[in-house]
Amino acid sequence: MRERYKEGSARSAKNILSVIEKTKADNEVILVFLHRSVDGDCVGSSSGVVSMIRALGGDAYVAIPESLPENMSFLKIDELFFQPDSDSDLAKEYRTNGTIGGKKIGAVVACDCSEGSRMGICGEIFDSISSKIVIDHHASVTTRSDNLWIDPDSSSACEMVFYVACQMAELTGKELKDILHPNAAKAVLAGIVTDTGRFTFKNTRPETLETAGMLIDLGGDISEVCYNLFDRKTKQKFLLSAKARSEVKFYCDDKFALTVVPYSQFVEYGAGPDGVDDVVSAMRDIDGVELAIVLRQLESGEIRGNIRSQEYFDCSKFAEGFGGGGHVRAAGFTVKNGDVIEIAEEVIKRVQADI
Ligand SMILES: [Mn+2]
Repeated sequence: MRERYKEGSARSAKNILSVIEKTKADNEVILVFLHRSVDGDCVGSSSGVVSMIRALGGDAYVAIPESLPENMSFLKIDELFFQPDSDSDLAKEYRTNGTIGGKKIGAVVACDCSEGSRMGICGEIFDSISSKIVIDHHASVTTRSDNLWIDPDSSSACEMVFYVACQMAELTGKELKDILHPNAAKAVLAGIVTDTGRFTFKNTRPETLETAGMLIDLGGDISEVCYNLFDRKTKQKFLLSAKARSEVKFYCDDKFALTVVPYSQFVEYGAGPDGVDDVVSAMRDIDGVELAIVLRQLESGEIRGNIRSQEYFDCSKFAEGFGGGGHVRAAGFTVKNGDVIEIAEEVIKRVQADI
């Protein structure tokens, strides 16, 4: 294992093992949280952690604020999830008694995020439990806890979770394959593939590829993951994506590319909210473009902005100006109830001042 991972992953593994023991003794459940607008990395890392906790005899669920996107159904991890506002028996029980499977929540873990404010409707539950463990690769952290492992140089939260699994194997004397089962390995691989753009982004390091290789050995099928998360699409999504691309406008001497997708277009094309997911990085890859932004209006009236840059523009800082966050080359924000055209105008104004 690379030196820089050793301390953080060993500490996280010890912390998780100790909350497994504590919650087992007190007949409690552990909840693992991810960020809203779920993506492959937060889903892969949180479901990986839940799967490990269960493999070690603990009880855990991923607390998810929205339904799992359809393109992740191939991961076959539905039974790991607890969605507090859904129709499931667990959700009804939680809304009635505050328990999950007859157990109180004893500890919480956050993966690929660190703050309740990023967790949608689940944030309130996260904030209400004082025993918190965090595994994240986003630099901006305000949560206070001794149990944080934040590594902004790591490709993905999933890469970090893999090292936690290795440390757990060492600490418990078990084999890695008995802690990270094939489905969990596939989910963790899906997160690394997502956050590295299939190993093409600058965050891809030699150890990222080593980790991916070991996850394939553990049963993660890389072509299945890439096909489902990147290549497979519905006809509706294909056509909406083409529409959004054809509507791109260029500003700032063609360094800034912007496209706006009003909710009416999602309806017209019959595509879901993920219908333009592939557009923003395609725009960023146009010769001469430094910054690409896709603004989409959701059914709820919220406006979501996805931001990508090529070399120097700080996407994370820009997203923070709209209440969002992320990484230097990839970030996002969500504005509640705005007019999509007015927000686009504000975005253009701020980019012109900044780029
Ligand atoms: Mn991530």
